[in-house]
Amino acid sequence: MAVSADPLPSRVADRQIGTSTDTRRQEEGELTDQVRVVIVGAGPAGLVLGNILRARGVDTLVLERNSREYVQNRARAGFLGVHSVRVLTEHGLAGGLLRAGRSHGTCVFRTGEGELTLYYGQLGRGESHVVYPQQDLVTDLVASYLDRGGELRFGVAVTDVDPATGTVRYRDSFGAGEVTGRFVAGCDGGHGVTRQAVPGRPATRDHGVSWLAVLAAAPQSMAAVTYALHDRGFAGHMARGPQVTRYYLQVQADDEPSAWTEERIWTALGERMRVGEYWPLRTGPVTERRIVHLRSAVASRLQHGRLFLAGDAASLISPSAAKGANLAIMAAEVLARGITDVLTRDDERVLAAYSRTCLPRIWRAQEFSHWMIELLHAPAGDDPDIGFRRSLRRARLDSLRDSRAHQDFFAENYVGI
Ligand code: RFL
Repeated sequence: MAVSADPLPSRVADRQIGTSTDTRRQEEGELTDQVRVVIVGAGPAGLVLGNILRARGVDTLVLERNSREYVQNRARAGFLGVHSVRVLTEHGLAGGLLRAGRSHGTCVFRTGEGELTLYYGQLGRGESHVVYPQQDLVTDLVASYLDRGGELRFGVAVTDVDPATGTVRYRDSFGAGEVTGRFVAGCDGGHGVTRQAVPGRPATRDHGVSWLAVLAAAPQSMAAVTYALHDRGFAGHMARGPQVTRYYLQVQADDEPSAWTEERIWTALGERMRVGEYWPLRTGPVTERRIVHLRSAVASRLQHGRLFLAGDAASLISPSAAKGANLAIMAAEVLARGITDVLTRDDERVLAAYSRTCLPRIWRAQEFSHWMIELLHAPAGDDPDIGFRRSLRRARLDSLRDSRAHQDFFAENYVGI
């Protein structure tokens, strides 16, 4: 469905001045109490949405709990699929990514029986990832959003949303305030407040697996994404930048990151990656370590009244298949189209179908991610049930090795949504 090329007239002049009694907040720059679209959260979902809407002249306000420095330095995703690259390119948001991103189309499964290398960029639809650190993408998106005249407030924590009226209540360093949007986008991540305003219990799963996510100031050790399957637990290796590499180590759920000293990290990585049989890791200072519990949660619906959920707020997904940021960008694009259609042409069809459009894709990604979790983690022990699961994992890898059809299916799901 085409969207009118005519940008909406800016509504800045029409805005009512906030009714807050706190004049200091107004002196900082008036925070108006009527906005067309209030976006909660300046992550990939909120910023892609804000950018597309601003390019179409829609009046937007992004409220972000953390500081600009914090969001621009928060290292998370790195692997963007073709769909995300297309969306970012089409909307003029891919400058940095096309300049500094690196194409990546190979992954390796390393086990006690050897390596299985999949050139997934040449399988399936022949699509590769682009590796571009999420914090660099967020930095680009903040800059372009401000260039497009978008309003963005850091250090503003939304406390609750009324989906019926579009009222968003928040707290900032001046106290409490509220703003009303014709539409409210809940882009506040997996632990935000907006999803609580949508009725219905999300479908959840605790995958029972925890990772120590490590960032090392070191070049990548291998040419490909490497998944090492080992009786002591999974270990992963993923490129991020020329001097930054992400590693994962499966750990106990109650492990403290501080208990993982640099020496312990490199020893465990070396053992699980079986470096003795291959080549040594290129070590460097560990710049970040945090525990990530592999959990999923999918909202039963993504819309309630004026509130629409996007990104991790709609669907929290484990990082096992690198899908979260990609789903966030997908949902932001659909939502931007729906909102623009309503504002420019009074056409509600895309917006009315928002949940129906996004949920099947979210579930496909969850299904693949769950498949990856089962593939990467085999529990230790002699229990017959555990032995059964280990043998299933081997059968899965055998199938991936032997069946071109299975490889094509893997490649399509790995890169696509
Ligand atoms: P974000 O990025 O969490 O941003 C949400 C923003 O909302 C703010 N916020 C609030 N603001 C105002 N008021 C409140 N009450 C607020 N509550 C929260 C937060 O401060 C934050 O700035 O969510 P978004 O935009 O939905 O984006 C989702 C992605 O960040 C996430 O899915 C990915 O990072 C997941 N992920 C990966 N995804 C990929 O597609 N490819 C990858 O390679 C990949 N690797 C990863 C990952 C996630 C990881 N972790 C840490 C979970 C690797 C890791 C280790």
